[in-house]
This record gives sequence, structure tokens and C-alpha cells, in this order.
Amino acid sequence: MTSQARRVGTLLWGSAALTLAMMTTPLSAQEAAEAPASSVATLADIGVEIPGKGPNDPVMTDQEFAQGTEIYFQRCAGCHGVLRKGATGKALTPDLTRENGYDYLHSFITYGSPAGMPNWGTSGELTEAEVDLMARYVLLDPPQPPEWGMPEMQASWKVVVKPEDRPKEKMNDIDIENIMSVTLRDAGQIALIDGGTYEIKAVINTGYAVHISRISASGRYLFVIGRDGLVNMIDLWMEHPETVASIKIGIEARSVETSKFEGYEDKYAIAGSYWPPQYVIMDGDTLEPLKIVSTRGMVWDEQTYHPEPRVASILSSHYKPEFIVNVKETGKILFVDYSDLKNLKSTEIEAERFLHDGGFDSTHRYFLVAANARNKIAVVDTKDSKLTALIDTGGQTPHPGRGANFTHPVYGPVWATSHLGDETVSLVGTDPEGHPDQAWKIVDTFFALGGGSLFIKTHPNSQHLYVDAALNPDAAISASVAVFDIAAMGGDPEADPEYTTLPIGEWAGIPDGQPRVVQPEFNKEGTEVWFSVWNAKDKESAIVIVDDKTLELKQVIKDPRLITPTGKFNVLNTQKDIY
Ligand code: DHE
Repeated sequence: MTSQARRVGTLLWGSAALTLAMMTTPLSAQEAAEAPASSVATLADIGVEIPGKGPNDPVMTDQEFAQGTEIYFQRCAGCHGVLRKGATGKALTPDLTRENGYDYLHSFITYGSPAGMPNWGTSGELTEAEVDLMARYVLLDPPQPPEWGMPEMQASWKVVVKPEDRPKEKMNDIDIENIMSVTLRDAGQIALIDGGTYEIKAVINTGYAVHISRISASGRYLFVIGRDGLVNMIDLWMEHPETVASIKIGIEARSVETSKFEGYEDKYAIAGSYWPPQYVIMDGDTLEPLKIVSTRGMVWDEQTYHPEPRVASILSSHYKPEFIVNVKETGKILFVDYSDLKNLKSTEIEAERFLHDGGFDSTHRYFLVAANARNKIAVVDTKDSKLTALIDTGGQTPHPGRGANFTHPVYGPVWATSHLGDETVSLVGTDPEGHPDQAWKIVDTFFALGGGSLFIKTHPNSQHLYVDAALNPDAAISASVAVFDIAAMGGDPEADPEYTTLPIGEWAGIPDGQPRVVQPEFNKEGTEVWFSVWNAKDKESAIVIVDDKTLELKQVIKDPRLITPTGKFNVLNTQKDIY
């Protein structure tokens, strides 16, 4: 790495996630009334009492406490955890907050810290009264949100169109393999956009601040999960694709996946929740909840009990009838065998904290996942169900999305991650047979545009590697993307590969706001790459499509329905784990 290539200082994960939260404002009463009816309850909606408040505690009315709970859910829980045990943000339990005291907390919330806490007060995101409220709020014990077991799941479960009433064949002329399921984050919706014609085929109501889409093994069903734990199962064969079943699997959630092993295609779905910390295996045709498993337990290294080990990414093994469930706070990767739900077997791998996102290598045998707070990538072998390696990435806070697989001209097959905390891109050798000296090592690290990268992407038919910098504090950087020519990557670790900067935000031609460019995603042929130009909820956003060969602008999709587009999931690439 050359030091002159360094551009922007570090960003910590804590700040990043909180900055993300800053882009969403709590729902007003009117917005709440207009929110999709299917979105049942978030943590913010749940009536809470002040837990065990003593005579010397800060004065706070029940109403203030409820407001504090809502603000905490909207802005803080993603990093600090619902129970405030800390994860990517610091622990905020009263033993610690009381030691620091009200004044310290007040100024911390007002001004933030260089270590990553945003300046909620001076940025104007929280009013003076709200800062005061939150400084008092975190002095009190956190409220314990309710559990969400089988009765609650059953009560929320809806089969809108029974399997026997669904089409027997595809009833539309859409090339469903080339559909992009686009997250419309703050609308609580997804848009299905035709990858060939760029036409919005449907906009479907989903959960609150919807997070990801995944596709069934057959490619027919699309599963979407909201932060409120609402899972929508959408039938792409219908004349007008719509939700055919839904269920609320928890109160806060991020991940959903379906069974992909031969013989089990479309048989099961699985979703993991942040609160309560658990996963549920569901019927793949109806979403009927079948088996709920708690992830509460011991942290892998300290062997101390953790009450809130949240389920982060979930993948589906191609080698065995297993789901790969990543448990954030305990740092454990679980291989959950779904071949016999009555006698459920689960292999527990000691990996590292705090597991977040990841993807397969190009053979789909190995799974690589970021343990972001420890700057590590854990590699597990899904064939032998074992930990293969723990790799120090050399960067700050790896954030790969699902990562990017390509064949490096010198090092052979590699998997790449970018970082939230700095501008580095790290390449991991993934070919133990052909390139044993490079396997499961960082073979090269080089600089992209700047810190704040969330996603990196390529495609087997592409010669380019795309790296975003969506959370970079510099507006010009966060609206651009770095593109590396894979063929030009050399074997000299001192010589950084050159990159081309694509001004995606500028190409979108949006006059208002400061849109961030996030998550490159390829069409099914691997000839075009799509970017979300993610603006505030009340401002114009867009999707920008680039020709992968020429790196020229191909299309800008704008539509009043494209509210806060973030993730995009091409059906074929997601179904087959091509990235
Ligand atoms: Fe995500 C994936 C959690 C904020 C866009 N995000 C994931 C996954 C997890 C996760 C666990 C992996 C799911 C899987 O593979 O099964 N995300 C979290 C958070 O906890 C966090 C940091 C804070 C929060 O409060 O939610 C967070 N994520 C965001 C955003 O603000 C993003 C940028 C915009 C948005 O839509 O919310 C965002 N996350 C995404 C996307 C993916 C994702 C687009 C899927 C990437 C992929 O290619 O698979």
C-alpha cells in the first residue's frame, strides 16, 4: 500500500451504523397511521414501564421514558444493543453510565466522539430537550422488551394465497431471473424492477425499514424481511407478483434465507432476529413457524453468559442440508441441520466477535464472514463443518456485504472485502488446491476511494471490481464509486492498482440533498451494474445503471415511488449466490 493513496481518515462502525439511523426519523403519528398495515410493531411501539426505578434515580415521567425508548430504538440500538450490553457501540448499562454521570453523557451525546459516536446535538439530529432526555434515559435500567415465541408468531402468521390456489405455471411475461428486488427503506416497501426494460413492475408493501431480499432455490419465491421482523413471501409467478404469506418473526430482525440443498429446494425458510435473539425455521410454502431456537448463551472466548446474542447473516449451505447462522455477540457460527427438525442437530463453531455479514467463495464450499469489531474474517468449511481460518484483514471494520469473488492474475481465486473504518480493500486467497501458499491469507491490500465503504461487487462475466464509499463523510466521495480493472492487478504489494472514479451521484442529476451511492449489484448477464442513489425520504432518489464494459452511464431510473432505495437483489445472482 502506498501512503500517499490514503485519502480520508477513519470512521468507526459505531458511527457508521448510527449515521445510518440518523437518516431515518421516527414516524410521525400520521406516518404511523399510513404505514403498511402489515407492519405490526417495532420496539418503539411497545408500551414499556420504567424498570425498577429507585428514589435516587433521575426524574422521568412514563411518557418521557417511552419517548427515550423510541429514540433509543431508532438511533442507538443497532450499535449498542437493546439491552445496552454493547457490540459495535460501547456498553451503556447503568453501572457504567452512572459512573460517568449525566454531564459526561450529555456532552457525549451533544458533541459525539472521534471514536465514532455521532454529534447528535450539534448536528441538530436531536433537540436540546432530546439530548437531555437521552442523557437521563441511559442512566436508568434498559427496559426488557417482550419475548416473541410461537403464540406471537402464530398470531401474526398470514397465508394470503394458499399454495393450492397459486399458479401452476408462470403467469407473467417478466424475465424473473433478471428482476431486481430493490429495498425502499423508509417506505417499508420493495420495488420489483425489470432488469431488461428498467420498468417498475410492482411496488409491494413489506416490513418497517425493510432490510434484505433473498430468493428461494427454485427462483420462484422472493423473501423480504423488515427491521420489525416482518417476513413477506412474494410469488414471482403470479400475473402481478404479490405477497402470498407473511409472518412477524420477532421485534427487530435483519436476515432471512431459504433451504437450497438438493432435495430440500424451497422446503424451508429461516429468519433470524436481533430481538428476541433467536432464529425460526418455517415451512417454505406457507411460512408456518415450525421451530424456534434461542441463541442466548455463552460468548465463545470468555465463556460468560450473554443475554442478547443477535442473529446477523444467515446463508444456506450448498453442501449439506444446513443453514449457516451467524451469532453476533457470542461470535459463534452455527451449522443448523434442517434434515430432522424434531431431532435438531447444530454444529457450533467458535469464530470471533461480532459476526456481521459475509458470503461464499466462488466454489460455494467456504463461507467468509466479517467479525467486524475484531477486524477479522472467519472462514468456515461448509463441507467439513469446521473453522478453516481466522484472518486479520489489516483494515478497520471489514464490511463485505456478501463479498466479491474473482480470479486475480497473480494470486488466483480470491474473495474481497472493503472496510467501513478505512479506505482499504483486502483480498483473501480462496484456492487451497491450486494456490496453497495464498489460501486463507490476505494476499493483497490496497486503497479505494475512502472510508465508509459498505459494499463491494463483481461478477464472473466482469473484469471489474466496484467499491462504494457510501458512509464517507465527504459528500463527493460518498456519491462516487471506485472501479478496479482486475486484469491490471499485479503481484507487487507496494504498487496499488489504479482505479477509475465513477461520479454516480452526479450522473443521477439530483439537485437536492446529499445522496449516498450504495451497493453495486449486477444484472443476470453480468453486463450492467446498478447503484442506488440513496437520498433522504422527502428528496428525490434514483437508480443509476452503468455499462460494465465501457464504464459509461447507461440509464438513470427515477420515479416518485423510488423512496430511499438501498439494497438491490438480482433474482438469479441471489438465488445462485453469484457475487
Ligand atoms: Fe444492513 C445486510 C445488519 C444498516 C443495507 N445488514 C445486512 C446483514 C445484516 C445487517 C446482519 C446480513 C444479512 C444476511 O446476509 O443475512 N445493517 C445491519 C445493522 O445492524 C445495521 C448496521 C444497523 C441497523 O440498525 O440496521 C445495518 N444496512 C444498514 C443500512 O443502513 C443500509 C446501508 C441501508 C438499509 O437499507 O437499511 C443496509 N444491509 C444492507 C444491505 C444488505 C445488508 C443492502 C445486503 C447486502 C448483500 O449484498 O447481501
